[in-house]
Amino acid sequence: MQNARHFAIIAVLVAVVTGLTYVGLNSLGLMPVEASAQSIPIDWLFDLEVKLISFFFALIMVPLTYSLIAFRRKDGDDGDGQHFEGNTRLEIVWTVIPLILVIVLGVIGGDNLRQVRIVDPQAAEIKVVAFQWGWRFEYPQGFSSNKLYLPEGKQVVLKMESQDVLHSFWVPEFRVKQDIVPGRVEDYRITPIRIGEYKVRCAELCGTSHAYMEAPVIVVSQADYDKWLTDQTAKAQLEAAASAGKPDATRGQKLYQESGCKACHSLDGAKGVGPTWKGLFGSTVELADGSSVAADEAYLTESVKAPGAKTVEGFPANAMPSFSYLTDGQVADLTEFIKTLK
Ligand code: HEC
Ligand SMILES: [Cu+2]
Repeated sequence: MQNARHFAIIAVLVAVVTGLTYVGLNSLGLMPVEASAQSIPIDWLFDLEVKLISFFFALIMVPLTYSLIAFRRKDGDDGDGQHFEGNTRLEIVWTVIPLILVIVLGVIGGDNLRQVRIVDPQAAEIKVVAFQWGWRFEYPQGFSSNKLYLPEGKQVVLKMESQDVLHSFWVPEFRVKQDIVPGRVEDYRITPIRIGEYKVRCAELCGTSHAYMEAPVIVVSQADYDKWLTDQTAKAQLEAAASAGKPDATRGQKLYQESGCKACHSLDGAKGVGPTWKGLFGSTVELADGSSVAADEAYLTESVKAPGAKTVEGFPANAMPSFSYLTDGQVADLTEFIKTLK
């Protein structure tokens, strides 16, 4: 009956320590708010796992600590402990229970993934371009933005691409995280359920300014979203109409920010990964091979489309990715912008 008493005390202590551990872990407040429909099943599963973790923590620590105290060697007792030659019943129990638990958790996890991946055929598509070091969001209405606006309560599917290396799209409040592999289009489905401002950050170490690879994610009501779409579309059309055919420095400035030039080229004379653009146009550029070249339109265009052709003295060759996907019009806009940087 002595054993029964030990077991009873341990059982009670395990229950108490499980509860305390669970409450303690929860009070750390590690989880940000739930801002997507997908975060609800994910958090439910996470909570279940925290409960199990708390229980197993107690199940190991309580008997261990209890034994250290209750079964301590008495003074003067230097005899051997009792010898055991295995215990088949116990071994079956501690094999079968975890086996069942792992299978059940696997099934629950699979179902959870199914819930997170539920496809709404009505979901609107937005193209996401990740680059060193920033994000560009291209809306089907024909404009691009460096903020991701999303409507509350509607599923959207982000078609994500990388312009250079591996990146990862992560909005902690949405829970779901997706790597972006160059050369592939990754689907990311999310249904925002909470109006507010969040942040997407790159979760894949991608170079010098990885830590700054962030962009605002703004969830608004459907009405505000529609209004924003209309405004942006009108603005883009106005811009296009106003400067059809002729290069435009404002568009160039936008490209500077949205295409990633900003990460390497400063506008204020500071040396970055690449040379500053301040005073570049019309200057004479010293090249790594000892020659020099006049920074005219042809040189700037070549520098963007084929950065490997000439290397500026004092800068690493091939550090600048090729931007051959930019249209001639866009390169002209960029050049026009550089011209304004006296
Ligand atoms: C990853 C860093 C990086 C990014 C991003 C980048 N560049 Fe560069 N760029 C460089 C480096 C380094 C050089 C100098 C070495 C060379 O000439 O290849 C350079 C050189 C240039 C030059 C010649 C400058 C001079 O002083 O002669 C131009 C023009 C230029 N880049 C335009 C752009 C444009 C436009 C973009 C965005 C569409 C861009 N770069 C994005 C790194 C970058
Ligand atoms: Cu990145």
